Amino acid sequence: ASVSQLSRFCGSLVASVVGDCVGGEFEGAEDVPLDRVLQHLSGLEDETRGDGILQYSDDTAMMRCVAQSLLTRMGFDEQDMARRFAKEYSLAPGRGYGAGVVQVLRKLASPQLSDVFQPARAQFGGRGSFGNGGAMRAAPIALVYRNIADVRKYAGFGAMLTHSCSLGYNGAVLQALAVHLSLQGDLALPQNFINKLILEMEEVEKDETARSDAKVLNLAEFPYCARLHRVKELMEKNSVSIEEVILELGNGIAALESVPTAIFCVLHCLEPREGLPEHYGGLERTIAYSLALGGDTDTIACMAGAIAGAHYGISAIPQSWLKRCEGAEEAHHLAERLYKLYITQTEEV
Ligand code: R7I
Ligand code: MG
Ligand code: MG
Repeated sequence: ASVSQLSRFCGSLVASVVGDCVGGEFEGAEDVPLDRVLQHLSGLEDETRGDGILQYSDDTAMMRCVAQSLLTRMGFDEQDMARRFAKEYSLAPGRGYGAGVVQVLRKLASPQLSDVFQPARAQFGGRGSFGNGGAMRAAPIALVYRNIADVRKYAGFGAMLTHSCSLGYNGAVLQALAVHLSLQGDLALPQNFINKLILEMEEVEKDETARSDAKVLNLAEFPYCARLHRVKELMEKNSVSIEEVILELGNGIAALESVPTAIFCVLHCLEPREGLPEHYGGLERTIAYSLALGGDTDTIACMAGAIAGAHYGISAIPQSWLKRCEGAEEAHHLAERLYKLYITQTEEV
């Protein structure tokens, strides 16, 4: 079935919010039995229960800032985006931000600050954060820039406002590239999708800084490419256990331990999987599977949601889920506006 471009845009942002909202329940849990996940999700469909709205966390709060900044400035403006992050944090500091990033957000609020990238560079003894906070909010970048080189560039800059370690901002680049390819319909050929991501990330990780960060942090050379190769290997296996996915790809708060994982969740759930309800479509499977990995569930589901939503489109998201998630409707509007901006742009922008 062909999914319209507008539907893909809306699906991406809305599923990202849904992933964040429904994933909050299990964030930080080590063992999340699939039963509990399915119970949590079927609870959303039960209107009589009415245990209220699931609130979004920092993931969505910052994603909204990125989208609103891109819309207002009609493209990337670091000053404006930084100001929005700082303001959002000061208005709602209790959304579950990472322990380190709050220092950056406080510094970004200072009107005297001239270099908005400076506070991020001071993190973690001067190397910068490798957390997934840049990646979790990267989707809107892919909804503005048509050109893959621009997606790469601005996803990196957008993340550097809080994450100056290459592992942090390259995670955002990978996430934005995955959303970009998914919007183009590339998930129809999963092998091509993963091969394209590897080729792109080989270019990205060639960079001097990326190489030296990998060395200093005792990681493999081309760390994202290495993980993406593991994703490929897991895709080729007939059966993959949750334990294996966690062991090979991770489920943690570091971008390297969560962005390739989110990509795997999407690829793995393109087909029906044992243990997941037969009436589930691919998007529901992706969200459920992301939660079942445990660890940084809100963020992995948010990133997997953004990629999967761009593939399946808005109609794949159950209404009953949408209605229970704070900010889902707002994300729909933002996506419609981003789509308008996207289609008015010429190839050079
Ligand atoms: O990356 P960040 O915005 O956090 C995002 C996560 C998501 O799961 C959200 O849902 C929310 O729960 O938080 O925030 P940072 O504080 O930059 O990074 C997150 C954590 O990663 C830090 O608090 C550290 O524990 C760890 N971390 C590091 N630890 C040691 N050395 C990140 N970078 C480093 C590092 O360089
Ligand atoms: Mg969060
Ligand atoms: Mg999280």
